[in-house]
Amino acid sequence: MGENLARKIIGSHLVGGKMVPGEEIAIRIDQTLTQDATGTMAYLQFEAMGIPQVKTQVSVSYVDHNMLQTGFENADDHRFLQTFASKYGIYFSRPGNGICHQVHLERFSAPGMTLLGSDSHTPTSGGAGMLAIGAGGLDIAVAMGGGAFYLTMPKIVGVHLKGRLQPWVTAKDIILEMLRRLTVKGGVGKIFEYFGEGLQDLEVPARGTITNMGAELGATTCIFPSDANTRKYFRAQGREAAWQELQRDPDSTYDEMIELDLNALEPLIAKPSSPDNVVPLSEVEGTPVAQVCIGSCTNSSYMDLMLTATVLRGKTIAPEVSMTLTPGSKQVYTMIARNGALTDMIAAGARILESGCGPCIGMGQAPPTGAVSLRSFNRNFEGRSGTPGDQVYLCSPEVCAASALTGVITDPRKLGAYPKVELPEEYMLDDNMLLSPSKEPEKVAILRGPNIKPLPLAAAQPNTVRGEVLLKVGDNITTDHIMPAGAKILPLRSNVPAISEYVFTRVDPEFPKRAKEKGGGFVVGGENYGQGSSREHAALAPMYLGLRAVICKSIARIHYANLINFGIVPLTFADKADYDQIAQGDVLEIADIGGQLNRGKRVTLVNVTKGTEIALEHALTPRQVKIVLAGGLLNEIKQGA
Ligand code: MIC
Ligand code: SF4
Repeated sequence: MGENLARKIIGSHLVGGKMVPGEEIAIRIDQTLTQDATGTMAYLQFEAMGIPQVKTQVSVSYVDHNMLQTGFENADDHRFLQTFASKYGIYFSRPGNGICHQVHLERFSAPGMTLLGSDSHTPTSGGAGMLAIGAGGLDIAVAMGGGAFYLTMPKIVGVHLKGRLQPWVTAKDIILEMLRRLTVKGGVGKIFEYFGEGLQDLEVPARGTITNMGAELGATTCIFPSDANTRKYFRAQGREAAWQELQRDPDSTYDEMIELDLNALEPLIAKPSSPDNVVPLSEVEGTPVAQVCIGSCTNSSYMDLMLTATVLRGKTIAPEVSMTLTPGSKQVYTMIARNGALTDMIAAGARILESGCGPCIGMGQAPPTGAVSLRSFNRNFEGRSGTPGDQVYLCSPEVCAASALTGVITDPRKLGAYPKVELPEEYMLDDNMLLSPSKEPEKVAILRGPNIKPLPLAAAQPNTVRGEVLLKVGDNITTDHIMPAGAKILPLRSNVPAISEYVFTRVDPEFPKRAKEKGGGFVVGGENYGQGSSREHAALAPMYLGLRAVICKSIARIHYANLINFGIVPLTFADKADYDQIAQGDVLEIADIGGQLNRGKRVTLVNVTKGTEIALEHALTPRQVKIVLAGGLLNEIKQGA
């Protein structure tokens, strides 16, 4: 029997394990990407491995998150990243060149290849037929050194797109519909592979919007076939040589199937404060809006911005609305500048930001208190915008643009005929902000400013792990709760001692102090703990504060891997009801943790305070058991060396 596309690519890169859903496999990685907020750590880790040059076909270091230079920290990091890339054989995408996922799709994506990125939205390049997966920085460092990437073989879900999208209904609505149906944990352990007649209307950038937000589903990744539309995109990017046709075999099957009737789809919107809080736009139409932001790695393509310009042309945004625009890349920026679309948007009153993550990660543009902010982005977790108790809604650029004009949430279908934007025949090509690595690496000196602190390592697990429950939290805790970002905290990403002062402070400002006073301990959580971003600081900084294990109902994929990489044992309740048997402040003990982890899947926990025993489970492979017992992957690599 034939294979589906995802299995074909996994199969051609398989270096360990069997392609049975739920089993651990290892795959070869062709390309890596990092961004600055996760990159400095990834490169410090790579450096610690002592490998002179990266072994991947292509590795790219982007600067797009920490662009607000309010102090020396970010500028220091940029210089470190630039010199590091030059020395170790990595392309460097300079600040201003654009958001990593947008630029990677434009300039490096390649059908059939594997890409591992230290950012959860790495699946964007799946829009061009790549198997693109987000992971923690340490996994990227290992891949750059030529090591395999270990993951649980996902189930492959076929998403059949039937019919055609109606005017003003977009790729964003497709992914919002997926989130409405499946929720933020519906994609865990799955790859979504899109197929069907609906594909013909979806150009590669629109496909990128859909695969990008696969991260919000918790999916391992998402992928589209490489077809005539993909070829058109590669030709327009001057990269037809990198294109190849890639389809599933006609007789292939999927582990699960989803059908989506595009004819029936209408504009949707995610209400605060979760990307799966999706309702038909009609439910919130007329709500007053104070801020509209178009951009982020989800919707900042040339086509998105041209559509926005067409809607705004000759008009003025509503007096109550502050509108920002962020072109996803320098390519997009220069094209809209040359053809006058930028002028139309400036004239209409939009505030134009530099190409980068910007407001998406709380780097500026925090909305006013209690007011609605409408964004074409992918995440609206509470407080992420920088305003406590924020009211962030997620929707298509079409809805954003229409609402910016009226000042209330508006159905764009009321604007009349849909000004459909075609894919350009030729994108403007100039890679002058993408620096190639040095030809004389031995002569390159790495510049490190005072913001770059050495990487802390954990101690090996003691035989008996004992400590207090430092914090007990509920379901769907995001890595934004564990390790907040934003203009104040993000610049500390290269300085673990400093950034650890902010761990869990959104949930409980006393957490870091308590963790240090108690000499570490446990965190207890509900379902889908650690969803969202790939930031390994959400494991690294708690590790620094002495966290030894997390005990949850379930744990999100990337965070789970990051916990292991930094020596924190991820455990789940055998019976979820036992969540209620532990209170914050209880003293817990796991005796002979090494023996227990090695013997089987069960781990017995003693609640010393209550005098009870609780059955826990772990899903660690023997390889992962070794890593957590050693106190993390770097320790384990050093021991093995
Ligand atoms: C995000 O969108 O939360 C980020 C910032 O891009 C993160 C990475 C990070 O925290 O550095 C992500 O999605 O992985
Ligand atoms: Fe940047 Fe936002 Fe995309 Fe993360 S989700 S990579 S912060 S634009």
